[in-house]
Amino acid sequence: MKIDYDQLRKLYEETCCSKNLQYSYGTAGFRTLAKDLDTVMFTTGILAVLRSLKLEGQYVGVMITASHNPYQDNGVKIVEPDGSMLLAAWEPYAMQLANAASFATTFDEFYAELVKLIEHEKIDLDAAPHVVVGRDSRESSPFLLRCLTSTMASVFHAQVVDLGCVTTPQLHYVTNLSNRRQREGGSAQVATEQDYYSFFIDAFNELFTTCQIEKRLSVPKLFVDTANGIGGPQLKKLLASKDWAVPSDEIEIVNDKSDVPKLLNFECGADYVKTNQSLPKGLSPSSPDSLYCSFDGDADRVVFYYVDPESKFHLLDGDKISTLFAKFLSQQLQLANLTGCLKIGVVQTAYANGSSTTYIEDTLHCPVSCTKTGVKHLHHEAATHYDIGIYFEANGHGTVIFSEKFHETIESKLSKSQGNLLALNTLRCFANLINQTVGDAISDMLAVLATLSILQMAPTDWDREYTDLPNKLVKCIVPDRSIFQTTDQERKLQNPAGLQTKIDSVIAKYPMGRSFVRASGTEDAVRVYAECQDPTKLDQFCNEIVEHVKSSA
Ligand code: G16
Repeated sequence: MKIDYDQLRKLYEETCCSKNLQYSYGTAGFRTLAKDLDTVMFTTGILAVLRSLKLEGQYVGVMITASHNPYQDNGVKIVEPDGSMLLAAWEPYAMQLANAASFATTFDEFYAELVKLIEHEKIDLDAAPHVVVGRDSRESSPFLLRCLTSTMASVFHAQVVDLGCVTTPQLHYVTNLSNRRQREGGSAQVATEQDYYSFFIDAFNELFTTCQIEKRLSVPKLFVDTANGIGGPQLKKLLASKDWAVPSDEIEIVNDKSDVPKLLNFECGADYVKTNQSLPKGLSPSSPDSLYCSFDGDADRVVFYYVDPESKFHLLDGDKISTLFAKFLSQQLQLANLTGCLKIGVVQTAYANGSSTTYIEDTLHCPVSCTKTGVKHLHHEAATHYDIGIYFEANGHGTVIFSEKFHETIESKLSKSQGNLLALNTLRCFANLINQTVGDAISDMLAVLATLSILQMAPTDWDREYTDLPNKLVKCIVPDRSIFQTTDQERKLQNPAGLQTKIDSVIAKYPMGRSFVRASGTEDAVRVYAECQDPTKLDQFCNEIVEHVKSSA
């Protein structure tokens, strides 16, 4: 097939209005003000088609979202056929194409770049590409979707499946399932959002049935803050399903105004709660035994919290979720007598609280790895190093990945009725309940609720496993964040020259002090993290680092 040059040119000229902007594929794809994204949507649509063509026409996913960012922003990311993030080697292509369109003075300059990429990757344009697209609830998304998909069918003859408004993890799940179905050949039908609800409800019910416990929460009530994002309507659909068996008064959704654009992530949601370490708007302490959780705007992160009888707020963040899962899954491995055979480990980033790392290593005796920020880095480490790879960023992004060896071992023992069948079945059911394609607020929430019920743990028991070091995360606005370059999994700065030495001398003054500085990949800011033993010194510690950052910027 030859590219229809005239049609592509026409669409390019109609669509690519934003010019001379430098685009970068950051921590989670392209992300900036929605008004600047038409050009990048156009080129990302083309790149998704090329990725599908490169992979023999498998479904490639594209999600339009800016997740935790404010309502004025938007973004886009590409998802591989197995539901993981775009292959790192293709991120530079995404940027080359976007910047070629942005800086080209004529269409032919852009076209030459496109042809170069097609030739370089030896892409066969005669295959039939398949793309699944989804978007979160942002007001700008329908327009950006048109920019994204404009060339797909008319220029590249792609089959495009539009899921409409979905959470980011739903898009990942549907992309993965659609390809599995195609491979298995049984049904050519593309997967849907409904498959997602059925699958995770069944997994939740099966885990409770296996463990012979009542389908009730272990807390009197769970309040879910859905950040006025797409998680609200989607969670409501799950809870309304006829197979959902937990009594309806046990879960209450708040901040569910996804139809009011400006409320998205405003004083609510996972990022707000984690950063401010306080209740979001719309929630006040009700009963001391209640558990609360917050999603972010596209429901790929979740953090939990509770308020004690003295009205003190307690955060149960991504570190606490990974340690809860590590404790539970290690116990089950031991009961199943599989500790020597299957390797369990936890993957964290520099943001993990120092106490969580010590607890995992010294109390749970699990290995811990540290990677750069970004789900793609943690996911890769968890998938390649462990049979049960638990990864969570402190901000609530994460999941658990189970290896082929894990599944084969469990199935083989079960088929021979060998060993502790309850533990083996519990492990099997838990692996189903987790969305292994990506961190998923809904699936992680269900897995936490199930774990607490099985272990009969109250939020306070969960929290008591270890005590966080006092910590603080601040955003620092600087003229050019790109000068902040890091090394050692972002724990040290290489540039600006001399700044790390100054940071080290501040850290040395604070017992159990740890701090690092890195440029955000999703916002125009530099993030400063600090933790130390003495809560009364924390602000001073953090401020000193911030001052050095500002004077070096
Ligand atoms: C994205 C990434 C996360 C990352 C977060 C913040 O989350 O998927 O892995 O932790 O951005 O990244 P940064 O500090 O580079 O801004 P989300 O929820 O915004 O998609």
